[in-house]
Amino acid sequence: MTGRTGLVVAAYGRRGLLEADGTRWPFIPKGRGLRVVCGDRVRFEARPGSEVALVTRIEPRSNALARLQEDSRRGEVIAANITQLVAVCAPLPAPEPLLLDRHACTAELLGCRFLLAWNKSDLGDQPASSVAELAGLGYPLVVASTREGCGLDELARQLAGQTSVLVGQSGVGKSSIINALFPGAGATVGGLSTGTAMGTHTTTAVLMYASDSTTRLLDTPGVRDFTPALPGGQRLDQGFREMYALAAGCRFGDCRHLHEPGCAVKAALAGGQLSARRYDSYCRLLAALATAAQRPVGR
Ligand SMILES: Nc1nc2c(ncn2[C@@H]2O[C@H](COP(=O)(O)OP(=O)(O)OP(=O)(O)O)[C@@H](O)[C@H]2O)c(=O)[nH]1
Ligand SMILES: [Mg+2]
Ligand SMILES: [Zn+2]
Repeated sequence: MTGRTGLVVAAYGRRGLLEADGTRWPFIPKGRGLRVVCGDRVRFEARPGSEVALVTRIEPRSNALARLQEDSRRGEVIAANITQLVAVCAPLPAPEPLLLDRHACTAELLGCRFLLAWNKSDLGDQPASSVAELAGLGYPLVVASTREGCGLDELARQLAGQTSVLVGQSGVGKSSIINALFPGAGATVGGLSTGTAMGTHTTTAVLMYASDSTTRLLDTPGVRDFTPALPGGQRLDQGFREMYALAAGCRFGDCRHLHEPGCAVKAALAGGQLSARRYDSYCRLLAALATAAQRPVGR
């Protein structure tokens, strides 16, 4: 077999950067069908007379974080081979509960750890109710402030040995966390817009930062919403851990917990043991995925 193996540390459209034996190479993929993302392990060839390597193959991925595109039922892969999804949130901009649930669900279905990072604790150290609710379901929560430098040791402990992807709304401080944990990383940080206190979409590409060969952190552009493209053959309720625990009691093994008789999830909802907010998130995601499944495959 010719060529060498490298790790993709940045992807911008069809170009990117890979790392092999401590050296970074700009690359282009060989052929239009090869869609390389950050976190991919790839085979590549150096080209005589060119500084740009040619990626010839993507090694099999252990998983792929993917979102649905608006006009297609095909998923767009954002990152590959990840072990932890970190939902960064803050008092400002205020959390979007639906987005948090979708990220938690995605982590469950990818078989990843899910970590909540409540940043900007200098502006308010009590996590919003949706964040506290997720923590109550057993997801670890770290309260931090990159501005005041607190909570960063605990965050570093939770990230050690993992390939983590930082996700969340624009302006919550994902890139600030990278800079706080990896001095010299030089991730670009942007302000909040003065009118709306929303983020200004500063990060535009997925980039990987590493503290050693086992701890890696991927920065991603902030999102307003996110509909995961889910691996085939999985039930959505597996992504909502408290519902999945209840689902064992449903009369039908393939119960979707909508209108089926003998549904233990609906019974728990009626009895107040299941959060109406979480159930609503599940229903909305189920509907969004059903709508997407009707779309053409697209490009
Ligand atoms: N008060 C306070 N502000 C912070 C803290 N961490 C980050 N910020 C500010 O939040 C703003 C946004 O930070 P970024 O790190 O660019 O946010 P981001 O999540 O990477 O945003 P996008 O790249 O747009 O998705 C900047 O003005 C930061 O200075 C914090 O702990 N406290
Ligand atoms: Mg950023
Ligand atoms: Zn059910």
